[in-house]
Amino acid sequence: MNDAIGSRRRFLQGTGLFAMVASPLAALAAIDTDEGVTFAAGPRPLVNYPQKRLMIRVHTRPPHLETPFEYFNEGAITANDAFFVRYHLASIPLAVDLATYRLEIKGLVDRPLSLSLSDLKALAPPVEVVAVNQCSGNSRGFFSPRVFGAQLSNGAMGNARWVGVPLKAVLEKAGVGTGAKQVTFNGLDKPVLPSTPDFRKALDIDHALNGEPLLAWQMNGKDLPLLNGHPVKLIVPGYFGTYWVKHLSEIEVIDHVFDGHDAFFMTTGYRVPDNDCQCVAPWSAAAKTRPISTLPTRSFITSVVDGGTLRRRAELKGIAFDGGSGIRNVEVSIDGGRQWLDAALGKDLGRFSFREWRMPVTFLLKGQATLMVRATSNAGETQPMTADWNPAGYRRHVVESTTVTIA
Ligand SMILES: Nc1nc2c(c(=O)[nH]1)N[C@H]1C(S)=C(S)[C@@H](COP(=O)(O)O)O[C@H]1N2
Ligand SMILES: [Mo]
Repeated sequence: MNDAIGSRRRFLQGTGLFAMVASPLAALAAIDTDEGVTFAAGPRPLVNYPQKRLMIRVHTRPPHLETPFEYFNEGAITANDAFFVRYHLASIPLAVDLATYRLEIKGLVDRPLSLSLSDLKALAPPVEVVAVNQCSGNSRGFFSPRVFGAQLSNGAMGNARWVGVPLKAVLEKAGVGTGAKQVTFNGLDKPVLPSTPDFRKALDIDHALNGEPLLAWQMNGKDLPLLNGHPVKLIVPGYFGTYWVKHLSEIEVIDHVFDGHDAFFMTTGYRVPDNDCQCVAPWSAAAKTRPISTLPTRSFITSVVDGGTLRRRAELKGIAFDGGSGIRNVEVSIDGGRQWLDAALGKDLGRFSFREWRMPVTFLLKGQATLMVRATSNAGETQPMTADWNPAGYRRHVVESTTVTIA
């Protein structure tokens, strides 16, 4: 309950006017998680779901849960019970019977397969990768001008150690036919109405065979939590979470670019402007779009949240990540971006993982200070100081500012 109490305090500090009005609003504030996007989108209560600790409720049907930002300060790995949850279709599996569960591999293959979970586990030696799953719309609530869609704060991401077999091994066992162009993925969740497209995703055949995507059954040493895709989830290191199909049940090799009614989440949703910045001028639409792909470089302070308080001597701590080259350096500013100093990087858990950073700081003055953090990837990509825009509110990656009080 500490979170709720802390939030209430921040809420009251942030809105002096409201602090004076009577208790009903204060009672509402007590369950408001105050993640910075609450006023425009309404309150976002903390809720309990199976196998999860208190999470921020974004939607209920289907469950859409965001990780309270404080949890990211626990380390570079996001705990299973703190990992965000996103679904698109209202009919989600509430349990999966492993006696009847099968993963079908079909389409343009020499030998269609129907694998039980134990067949899959025995198909090839298991491999492990630590990788960030980030929703395309993470941080959408901070877009300005605002855009439609879930008004997410920064908690629609997480980093875990995944164990599974390479997709490549499974496809090679089935034997990919000549002329293969894409591979599609479908899970056990279903639309309620026939007019609603199914949630299906596609990867180009070269990507599917490059050895990086995994069919994982384990997350941080345990079976996948139901809400995160039990029993098998597609892991696409470096790519946005939209490709990480949960409750994976069908893999189909096709000889064309995936299209049709059930390709909605490739052909209409999850697309970005087809240009270098993947952005357009605010309010405008892109002439041409393409499917969203890899994660841009991002970084966050985790040891203090916006509106928090620090002592004059403090250690700042946080995380940085990119789409798979790894983090080269992290710079921190405590004076609103005038001066920058290099932070010390934590243990390297692999190029797809969160990388922890730390930096001891001393503030000369009490009062307000603006903290910023800026990461550069090994590919030379540095976070920009001003945010770009796209109509769907995807890929936010601007340098974030955290305003704190030095006491
Ligand atoms: N079966 C299925 N898989 C899915 C989705 C879905 O709606 N159904 N949503 C995708 C999206 S957009 C995201 S961001 C991630 C979220 O993964 P998580 O819920 O395990 O955090 O799941 C992806 N996989
Ligand atoms: Mo997503």
